[in-house]
Amino acid sequence: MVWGYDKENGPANWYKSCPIAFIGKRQSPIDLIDNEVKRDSSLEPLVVSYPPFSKGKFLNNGHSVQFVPDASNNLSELSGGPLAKKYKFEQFHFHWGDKDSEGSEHRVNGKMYSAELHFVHWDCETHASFPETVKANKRNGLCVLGFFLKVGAENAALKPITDMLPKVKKAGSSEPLAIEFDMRSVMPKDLTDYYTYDGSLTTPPLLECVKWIVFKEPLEVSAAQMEAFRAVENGNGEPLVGNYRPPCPVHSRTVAASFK
Ligand code: BO1
Ligand code: ZN
Repeated sequence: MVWGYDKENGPANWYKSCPIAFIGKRQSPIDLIDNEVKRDSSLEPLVVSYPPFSKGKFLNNGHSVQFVPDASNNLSELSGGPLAKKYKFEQFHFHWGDKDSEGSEHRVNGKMYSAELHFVHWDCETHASFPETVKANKRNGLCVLGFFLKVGAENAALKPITDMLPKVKKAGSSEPLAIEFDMRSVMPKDLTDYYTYDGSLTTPPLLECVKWIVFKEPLEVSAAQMEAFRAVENGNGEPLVGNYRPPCPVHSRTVAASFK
């Protein structure tokens, strides 16, 4: 059976084709608990170089909606913070719920946000491409930036993306980027406050090769923007909602916070 988020093929059953779901000691997401994180004031702000994208495609893969820039157009890079290497941007995608009280993958002190945005990057000093990085399956091969979304004011920076959601309603559909999109404008102004820890992909194959950096401050989206996500369909033509994995055990990992 192909993995998904329904009862029969959802996170609780992923271990059947992906035993690391159960036996892994560095699985993601996790609950970020303030009393248990280690404050590390030596953690520097993240350094991003994200020129706006003019070319790329937005697609519905049945599990999420994802933006992938054209290779010729992709100069976006990430370094600094807990990273020892330079990372190249690959794609971003979202996880969300069927109601505002759920949808994020990471939690903060047990609290779920309405959605979570993931910027996926790979170590371009060590590897030649995203697939090769995944194949090598080394710790810190990938770096994913996580942003919580909560319902509030309309998010103008995300509007080019949320406006495209109706065009990728059907699983398998894709749409070229219509207007320029600036990832940097989506992020918080200062990149100082984040949690970081060693974890995994949150979907099969659940590989434990991800340096996670999750920003503390949530982004806001309007109720209408949130509803646009919930109108997207999965491969069975049903609403694609609840495409998040619940938190996993931390085991002996250290979760660091860059802030006090
Ligand atoms: S996430 O940011 O941890 N939610 C995440 C999860 C999976 C991927 C990227 C980020 N990528 C997956 C693709 C699969 C592919 C796999 C290995 O990488 O979604 O289609 O099989 O290449
Ligand atoms: Zn994700």
